[in-house]
Amino acid sequence: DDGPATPAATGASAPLSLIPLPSKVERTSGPAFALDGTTRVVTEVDPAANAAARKATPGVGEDLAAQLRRSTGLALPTSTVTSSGASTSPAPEGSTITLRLSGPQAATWDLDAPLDDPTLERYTLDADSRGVVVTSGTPAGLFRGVQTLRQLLPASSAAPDAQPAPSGGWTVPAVRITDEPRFAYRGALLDVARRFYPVKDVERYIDDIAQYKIDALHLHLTDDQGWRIVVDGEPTLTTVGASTQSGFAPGTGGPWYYTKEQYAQIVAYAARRFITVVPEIDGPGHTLAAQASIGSLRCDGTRAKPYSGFDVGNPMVCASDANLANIRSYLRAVTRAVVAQNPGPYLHLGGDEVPDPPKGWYESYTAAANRSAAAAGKTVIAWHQWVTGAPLPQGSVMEYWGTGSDRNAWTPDNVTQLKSAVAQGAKILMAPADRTYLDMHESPIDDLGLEWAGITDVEHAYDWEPETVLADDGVDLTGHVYGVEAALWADRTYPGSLTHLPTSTDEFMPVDQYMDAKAFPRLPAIAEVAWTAQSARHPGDFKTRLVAQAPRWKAEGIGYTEVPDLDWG
Ligand code: TNX
Repeated sequence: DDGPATPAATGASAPLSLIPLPSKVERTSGPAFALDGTTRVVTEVDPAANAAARKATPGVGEDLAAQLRRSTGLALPTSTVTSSGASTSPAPEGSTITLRLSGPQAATWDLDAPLDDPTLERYTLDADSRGVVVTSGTPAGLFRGVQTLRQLLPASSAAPDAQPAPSGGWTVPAVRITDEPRFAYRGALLDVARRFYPVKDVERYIDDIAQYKIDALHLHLTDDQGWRIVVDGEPTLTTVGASTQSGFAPGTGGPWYYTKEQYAQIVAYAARRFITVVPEIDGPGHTLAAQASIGSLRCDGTRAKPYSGFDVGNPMVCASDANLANIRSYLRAVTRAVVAQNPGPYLHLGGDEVPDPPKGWYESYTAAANRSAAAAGKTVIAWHQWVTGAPLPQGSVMEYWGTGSDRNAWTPDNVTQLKSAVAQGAKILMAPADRTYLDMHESPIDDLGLEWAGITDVEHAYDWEPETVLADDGVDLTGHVYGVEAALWADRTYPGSLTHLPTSTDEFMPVDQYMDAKAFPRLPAIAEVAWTAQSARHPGDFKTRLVAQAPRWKAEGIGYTEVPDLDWG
């Protein structure tokens, strides 16, 4: 019955505050849907779906139900049926949340395929008084639609523990949404090298990014200050290389790395949320942890001293002609180990900040690393400086982390390199530091993190267009942008009010607090840049929707920052 409009409290009059903003939202005139003791969660699987899609779909409903049971206390039984979608059976008693996998895309779906088709995440969501139906051609699309559904429910439904029912009930407004992302690759980098994030904290971050429909978790696994992944045949990479963090010298705890079992747990946790893990092995610079572990990475064959400082721009590995065989064998071992632990299609090879490389060394290293990645069948992603080395493998993705010249003095070089990447046919992953680096200060009074790319307030993080943001520097990226990535670096995880370098590990902020304070509120801004069409994005409207997410963050226990440029009410 679509009778006369009688909006409930959450009906057609109340604004929806969805992030990222969907492609199309139509408020319909009927009454809202209310979750109650009769509501069931049903996943419907197209009989033509392949094994991967059939296996992944029920979990989308089970996880939604499990989360809502914890907060609402409702029974929310789940079931899975195989159905072509043209069901004519009479509606059962009570209401239903239906997650319907339907259409030809389900026959070929693969979680580990490259992220380059945004239509795979297209979904529709229909809510009326009888229930909610989310439809997609892929389980990933269903999962994205479910994130929208969660945001349509009252904020307290996101809590991990029992909440009183809101006065109007657990309602979803009557609405019809059709949605799909602008970019298929929407990334978030976590710097687990400078600071180690235990598995539970990585999982927390995965939950944070999943809500905003991010689908790539870029793990910065290696740097000067630490090595975090197990490599068969090179045990010192973890016995020595994992003995440090920024500000944590050997003997202050650790070792800090993911065992194979723990790493597999992260990959599985991400996969259940349709997030691809992108492992980064940085080189030839940012490698002091490896150089402290393996003497043959240095020209004189001796190991470097383990590094727990705060600087970038330390010496690269020795890629002289005489030492290339050692570099190649290191890269082979590392690639083999990383590929074995990462089912995703990408290998991020790093390549940033190598000061004054001796002639030919950068080319030799990049050629060897490219060859290892290609032999493993992986798509190369690297920081944009990678183009100054060997020719790029076909299909490479270069990640731009420069700024525009309004923000940084090195921009001319960055822009030249970016143009060269485009000329070589690379796709560009946009992570301009002044827009997407979550470690940048968010206001003049923020003193946590860094400020080298300037102050990144919400408006600056949000109000840019990936294809034209560098237009003033003469770069038009129309048609070349692969995706957008937010980066949570961990160079400085102690409060700036500390007037000395930390002398004790207690002076650092716990990683979960650092993560919350720096990623919120700006992470959702980057997520929307990556998902929502440019023509639909308006900073004023975004800020209103962003502030409206705060009750949800509170319910979830996220310690966000009340930045001064938003009106928190
Ligand atoms: C630059 S981004 C770096 C990182 C730092 C970051 C801090 C990049 C490729 N290099 O090593 O963590 O700045 O903002």
